[in-house]
Amino acid sequence: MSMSPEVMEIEGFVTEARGGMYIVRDEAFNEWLCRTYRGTRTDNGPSSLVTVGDLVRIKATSQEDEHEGVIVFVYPRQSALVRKRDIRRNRSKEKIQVIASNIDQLCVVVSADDPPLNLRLIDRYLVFAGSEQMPVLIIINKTDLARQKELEEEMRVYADLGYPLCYVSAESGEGIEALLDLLSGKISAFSGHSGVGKSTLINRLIGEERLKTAEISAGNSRGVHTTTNAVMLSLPGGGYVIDTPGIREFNLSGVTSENLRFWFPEFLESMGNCAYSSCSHTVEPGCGVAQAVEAGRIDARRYESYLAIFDTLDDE
Ligand SMILES: Nc1nc2c(ncn2[C@@H]2O[C@H](COP(=O)(O)OP(=O)(O)O)[C@@H](O)[C@H]2O)c(=O)[nH]1
Ligand SMILES: [Mg+2]
Ligand SMILES: [Zn+2]
Repeated sequence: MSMSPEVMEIEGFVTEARGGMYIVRDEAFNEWLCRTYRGTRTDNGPSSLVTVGDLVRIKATSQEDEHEGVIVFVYPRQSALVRKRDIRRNRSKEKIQVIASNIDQLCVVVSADDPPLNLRLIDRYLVFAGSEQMPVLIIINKTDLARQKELEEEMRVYADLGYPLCYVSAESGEGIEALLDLLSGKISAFSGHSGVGKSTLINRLIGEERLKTAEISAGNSRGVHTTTNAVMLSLPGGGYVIDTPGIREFNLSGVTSENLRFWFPEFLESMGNCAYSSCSHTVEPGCGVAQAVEAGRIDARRYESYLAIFDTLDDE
């Protein structure tokens, strides 16, 4: 580690990024207001020099207790949640924008009702997380609006596939303790459809009203984009949560018609029965996967998801 003899360098995590300024939290939980400068170094490549979740080394620029500094070094990222860029609107040469880094798990938030439980969306997230090699936790919020037994029946396919599930109600507080345990000691990115209760849930988890919810920000509760910049919030039981944009904003370029099948692990067993070795399991005759769906050995709805996602992929 390089360290100048006069100025101590301090390590910390970037917890917030706003207009070229960064909040860096050090080990003692001091918050430093930092900026980058020409000397800021990184081995992460040209995209998004500093992002929420980055581990950085800073140098204090302020006297006494003001806690201001510059970012000297950005450590290599273990993982990155990348935003898809609209090339037409984006004049900068960066192809990608990193929303958050060093994510330990992607928490897919759905609601039991209002909006209705969206299984297709869960499948899309599982494919995305699989392609990024990110562990997933499926959080089913608003359990106060549904019958638990029927809900568990609908979610059984995911439980059978071995995905961790957590049932909560941000409103009643049910399941919150169990969820805190699953988040403890990790950096978790929350994502999901607007209106499922992510902000309400995160406020509940951290025990304060840090995020704006639909009700506070606008009169109507649908389609309101209340989340702009990623913010990393610390949890009482240890760990951090980051509220992130929905999957529509994520860069899905890692998913291809060739590798999509791997994130439908229940298909694997039947693939050996396909008449064509290059079978895409969509339209080919003699498809082992389609036969297994017919025979009820593969969940028909999951297969529909596969076909729907397959249709949206444009391989180059
Ligand atoms: N019944 C019920 N409503 C909830 C629950 N969690 C959130 N809501 C409501 O759902 C709406 C959307 O919540 P919000 O946190 O803004 O959703 P976000 O868009 O995912 O961040 C608000 O009206 C919340 O009060 C819950 O557990 N049960
Ligand atoms: Mg929100
Ligand atoms: Zn096939």
